Amino acid sequence: MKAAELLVKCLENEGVEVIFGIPGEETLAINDALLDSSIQFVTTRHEQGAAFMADVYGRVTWRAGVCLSTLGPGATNLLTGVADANMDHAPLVAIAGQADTNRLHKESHQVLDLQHIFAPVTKYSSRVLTPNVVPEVIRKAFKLAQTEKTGACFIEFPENLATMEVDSAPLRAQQPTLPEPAEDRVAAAAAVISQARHPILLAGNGVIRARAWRQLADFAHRLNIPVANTFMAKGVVPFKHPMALGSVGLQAHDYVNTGFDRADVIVCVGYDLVEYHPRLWHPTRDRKIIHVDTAPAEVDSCYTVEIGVVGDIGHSLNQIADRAQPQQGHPLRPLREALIEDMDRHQADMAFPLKPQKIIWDLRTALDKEDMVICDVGAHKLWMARMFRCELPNTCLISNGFASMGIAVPGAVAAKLAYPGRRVVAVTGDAGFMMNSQEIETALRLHLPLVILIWNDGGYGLIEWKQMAHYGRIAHVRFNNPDFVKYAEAFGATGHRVGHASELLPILRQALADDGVNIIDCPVDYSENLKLTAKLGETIFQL
Ligand SMILES: Cc1ncc(C[n+]2csc(CCOP(=O)(O)OP(=O)(O)O)c2C)c(N)n1
Repeated sequence: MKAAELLVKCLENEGVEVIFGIPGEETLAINDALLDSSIQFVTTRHEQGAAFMADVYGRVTWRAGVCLSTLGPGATNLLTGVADANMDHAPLVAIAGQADTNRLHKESHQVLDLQHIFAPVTKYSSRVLTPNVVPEVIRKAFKLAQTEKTGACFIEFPENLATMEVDSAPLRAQQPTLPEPAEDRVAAAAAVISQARHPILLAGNGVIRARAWRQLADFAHRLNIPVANTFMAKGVVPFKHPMALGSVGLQAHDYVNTGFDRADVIVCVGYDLVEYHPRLWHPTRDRKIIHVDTAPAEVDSCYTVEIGVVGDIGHSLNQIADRAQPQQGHPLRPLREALIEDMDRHQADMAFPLKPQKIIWDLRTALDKEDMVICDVGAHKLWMARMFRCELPNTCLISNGFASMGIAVPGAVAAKLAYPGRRVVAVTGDAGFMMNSQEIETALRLHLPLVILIWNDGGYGLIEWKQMAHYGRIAHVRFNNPDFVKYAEAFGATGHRVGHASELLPILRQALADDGVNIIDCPVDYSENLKLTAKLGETIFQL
């Protein structure tokens, strides 16, 4: 067998069902071997699209998403999506072709040292130097990508090795189980929680990765502790749950932040610092932090841990809940009620261009609770994070570690491929849309029905928001858009333009019922941004 065939066998052995990528000269043998494999190869229109697809596929399937590119420029195009996956702890394995090993030591056409380029944005970056190591390299990449904290791994595969004969076989695919939390840590955490006057829970994306959302909701319910979630943990507690406080990570003094001000004990569960910097919710550095996670806490001057409970998150929560005394009352209920009032206020608002709150209201109304939204990065993300109610995890995916624009359209392709039975919407700004809109063709070719909802403000809205808040004038953020309806039609998709606030909901319903790709151009009124800033605090800290 050739090494490229062995590589494909190893990928099959890891349970890989789909690879996203673009074939290249240096991956000829791999792409040819894939023809005889059960693995589906999804040809994308940009390697960045392929990497974002693998990133989101990993988030929603809990298995490493896989992407493939050629050497040099193909591989550097993968980089942003790989970095996004790694910083957001999405399991991903990226494979790139490489030149013949006989020309790697010198200046040579398209040759870059990919192993070193990818090292800072992965957990493991490796170059295959002999065909015999293929099973070990693949097993190690998948093991690390899929073991907490999950993330990205990279493999560089020189073309001359790919065609060498090899006599080897895949290694058994197995994942380590997480340890049980230490009993004394559980007891100490339970004691601190029992003695707390106003404890609050901060749930992060690690709860989703650990599939521990039921245990989290049960913990909050049994101990009567309110829960705020990061953007990347939307849905970990159903919003209808009376203890749910909504998403944090928006502005200096948003409602939930006020809740943090009052808390004396903050129980952080599956929370990573990249999701929401602790200086934003713990500037006073004087509260007791209980850290419940799969790994010890990152060091930060605003995140000094009182008690760390490290191990399987679901088990840790159950064991603490068994020992702790429940709280009385729900002092933060008015905060929840104020948030709900805010969410409900604009449901019948007929202003045009549409207010962000109205767009979100109509989107939530049109979607079922299992349907999935992949959100891009920009002002729309901050509104979606704050106002879009989720009842289930992974139903509103937000990249908030690396926070890269351009994830929504390719991400939606991957989500639909993983969950054909659920409706999928990409929510994106006009700028983020244009960064990876070429993947509309991929969705159409794969017959994946999608809705792309563009919040059209003719500019880099979030940056304009910050510029206005800081300097009172805008700089270099305005641009012209193509006619998005004609743009959609040029691909063979369906385009819609919202011309009145009353049109959005019927257009959304029509688009969601269609079996093609539907692109909705929805004008948005971002003057609401500064009103929100005035209300919730002057600085937007996180993009
Ligand atoms: C790849 C990338 N480039 C730049 C940024 C910085 N950035 C964050 S939001 C934003 C503007 C986004 O504009 P748009 O997609 O139209 O969304 P809007 O803010 O208007 O809702 C920029 C430039 C980023 N996060 N990612």
